[in-house]
Amino acid sequence: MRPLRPGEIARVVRDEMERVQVVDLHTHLFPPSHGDLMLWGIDDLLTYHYLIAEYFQTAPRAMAPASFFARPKAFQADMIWAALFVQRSPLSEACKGVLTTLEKLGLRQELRARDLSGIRRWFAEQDPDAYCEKVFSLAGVKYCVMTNIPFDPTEAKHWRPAKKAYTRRFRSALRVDPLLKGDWETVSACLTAANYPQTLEGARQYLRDWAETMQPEYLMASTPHDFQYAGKEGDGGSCQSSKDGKKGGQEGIGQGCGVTMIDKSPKGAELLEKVLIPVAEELSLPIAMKLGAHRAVNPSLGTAGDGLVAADVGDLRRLCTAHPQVKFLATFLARVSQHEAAVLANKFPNLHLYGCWWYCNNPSIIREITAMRLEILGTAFTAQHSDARVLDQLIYKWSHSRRVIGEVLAGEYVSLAQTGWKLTREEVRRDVERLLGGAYEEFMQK
Ligand code: RAT
Ligand code: ZN
Repeated sequence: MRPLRPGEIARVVRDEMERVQVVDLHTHLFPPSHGDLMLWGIDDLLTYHYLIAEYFQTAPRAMAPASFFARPKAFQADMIWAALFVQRSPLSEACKGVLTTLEKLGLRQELRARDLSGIRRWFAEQDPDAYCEKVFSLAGVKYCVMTNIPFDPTEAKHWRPAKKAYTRRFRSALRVDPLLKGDWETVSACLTAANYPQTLEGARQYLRDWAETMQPEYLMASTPHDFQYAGKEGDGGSCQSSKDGKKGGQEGIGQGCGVTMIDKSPKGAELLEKVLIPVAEELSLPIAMKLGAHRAVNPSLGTAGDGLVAADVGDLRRLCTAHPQVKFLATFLARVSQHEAAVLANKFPNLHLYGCWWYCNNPSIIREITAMRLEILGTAFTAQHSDARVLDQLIYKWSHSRRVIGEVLAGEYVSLAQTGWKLTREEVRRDVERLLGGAYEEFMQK
């Protein structure tokens, strides 16, 4: 328990950042038991939607997205490799990620020779189960939380009738975007197919039953770009009215100053209020909100065509106020939302911020967001999640984030040391563990 000398701080923080086993609280990964849903290997790495978007910035006009997507994955990967790694320097974070991953897997020679065939040969020799374990241990990830979508039949079949077994490296999250989108067509089609009544109670029972099957850590959804939630303001319960003067819909929305809907996304807000929140409360499951995606800004690019919008942080404030008994995990996509979100988390014990999501998952932005969060929240937040879609991405996403977050933390400790505050390695370890999983687990348990 010897106090660290100021000159030792940076090295100790680096060491502790390297050794900590992180909790990756949001990914799109699947275990090997889920067959084709598990993405891994060089062709999946190269066809990551971040790289597809980058490829189309400069692709020849003749390569229309529809004909690109119609070609086999290996062809798409060849195009991206040639354009972004051979004809140009791989400077973007998504490109650098491929390099870090290959380097850490020991493919230095193939990288130096830019030998895509050699890289493919190496991956072809890997056994998915053993490789999965190797990636988790190389990345230092204790466990990851998947994104499990019952509304998607290709996924649902891995859960029912028989639930596929998977290792302790994977945990589940029950994703319900169609509810927040107000996409009753999708919801009711799933209810009908599974013999549930097409009612709000039917939707609640559907969620309860899927929660029973999936045993999720939390319920989750991303909000559509035009999502609005009126909730009830923390003013002692006065009700807002929707623009047309109507209050709520069936099942008593708006009654007793509960909530009223505003007209932009009434169905999404209604389904949140009458389906998601009651089930979350009943099952004591937190709700993870992802705010700020603008889906299909360029629909021809598929997932690569999603953009960003500055979400209204006030929606989350109203949610936290209206439902103090429900726990919310939240992450925002726009850089401009981060400051307001941090102040909000400082006010609401039922809110936990996590990660630097997607367009914020770049070293320069992680640096800025982490410093700001530490300054406002101390260690009561989760500094990062990977959002990995391809197993191997765990390696680079965590390696890059550990470095930046460590540099920021070391800087904060140096300023503590300047006041005469003494810090031990054990305390650094404790803080690092909190930032990369411990604070999340504490929030989940409280
Ligand atoms: O980061 C991503 O891969 C996005 O495409 C989204 O999946 C996002 O993370 C989400 O979960 O909605
Ligand atoms: Zn995601």
